Amino acid sequence: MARDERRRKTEHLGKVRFFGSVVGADSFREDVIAGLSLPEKALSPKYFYDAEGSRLFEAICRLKEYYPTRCELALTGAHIEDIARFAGDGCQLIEYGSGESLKTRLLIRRLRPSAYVPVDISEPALQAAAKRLARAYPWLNILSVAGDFMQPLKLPVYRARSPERLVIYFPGSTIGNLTPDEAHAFLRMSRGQIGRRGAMLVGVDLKKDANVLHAAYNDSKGVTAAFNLNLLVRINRQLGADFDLKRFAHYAFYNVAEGRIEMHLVSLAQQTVNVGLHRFRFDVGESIHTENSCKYSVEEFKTLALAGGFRTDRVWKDSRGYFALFGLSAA
Ligand code: AVJ
Repeated sequence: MARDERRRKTEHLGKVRFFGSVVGADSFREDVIAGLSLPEKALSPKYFYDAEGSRLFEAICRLKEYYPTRCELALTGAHIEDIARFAGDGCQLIEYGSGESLKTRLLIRRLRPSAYVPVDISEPALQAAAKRLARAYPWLNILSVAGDFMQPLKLPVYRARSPERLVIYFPGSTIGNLTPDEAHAFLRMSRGQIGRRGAMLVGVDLKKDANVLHAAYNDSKGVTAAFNLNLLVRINRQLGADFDLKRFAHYAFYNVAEGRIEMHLVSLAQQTVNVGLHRFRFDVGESIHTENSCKYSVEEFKTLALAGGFRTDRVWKDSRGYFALFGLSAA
C-alpha cells in the first residue's frame, strides 16, 4: 500500500486504530502440511476466512436454512435491556471473531462502551467492519486486532480515566469450533484476561432436531459447500497447490455421539495432490476434516463454563430455544 494512501485511510477512520496481524503466511503453510500429514487429514476452520471465505460466510448468515445468526440477532434485540444491565454501562467491549460486527451494533448502541476491541483473523473483514462502525458511531474508540484469539493475545487497553470492567463478547457460536477441551482452555485464558470484575457474553448453538442442523450446513443454494471448498482454492492460490476442485465434495453431518456438526471435504477419486514440494495421497472417500461445530444443552455449557472459571448468571434464548446467549462472570 502506498504511504499516502495509508495516511488518508487513517485520517478517514478517526478513532480507529489497527494492531498488526500475527497470522503469518508461514504458519498457514506449516499448519496445512501438518494437517494433511495426519492419519485422519484435518485443517483448522480458522483458515476458511480469507477475503472470499469471509464473504461466503456472510452469505451463509443470510440463508434461510442457517438459523443461528437470525436467532441470535432476534434474542439480542429482544433482551437488549437485560443484556446491557448485565454487561454494565461504559465497559470496554472485546469481541472475538468479530467478522462484520453485525450483532455488536445493538450492544454498542445500548452500552456505549468506552472502547470496542474487535479481534478477527481476517484482516480485510476487520478493516471493512471497523470502517463501517466508525462511520455509524463517530464517538466510538475502536482498537482493531488482527489475530487468532486461540493464542494468548496481548490486547490493547484503552486508557480510561478510571479502571473499567472488561466484557468479552463471543457471539455466533464460534466457541462451537473448539472441542470441549479447547473451549475449556479458551475460557480459562479469557477468565485470566478479564480479571475478577470482568464478564463474558457467549453465544452458543443449542442441541436440537438433527434435521434442522443438517439443513443449516447443507443449504440448497450450495453456499456452505462453496465456503468449505474455498479452503482448497485458498491453499492452491497461497501455497502453490494443485487441488482439483471437481474431485472433492462438501460433506456435513451431525455426529450425535460427539454432539457436533462435522464438515469434511471428501475425495471423489484416488488421487495425489501437491502442496509446494509435498505430495499427499487420497483414497476414494477419504476426507479432510475441516470443521467441528459443537452443540450444547444449556446444562452442558454451564458445566463447561464453570470448569473454565465462570459462573452462569443469565441465559437468554430465542423463541424456539435454538440458540442461547450466556451471561458469565468470574466464579
Ligand atoms: C462461525 C463457526 C459459528 O459453526 O455454524 C457455518 C461456521 N460453518 N456454516 C458454524 C459455519 C458452516 C459457523 N461458525
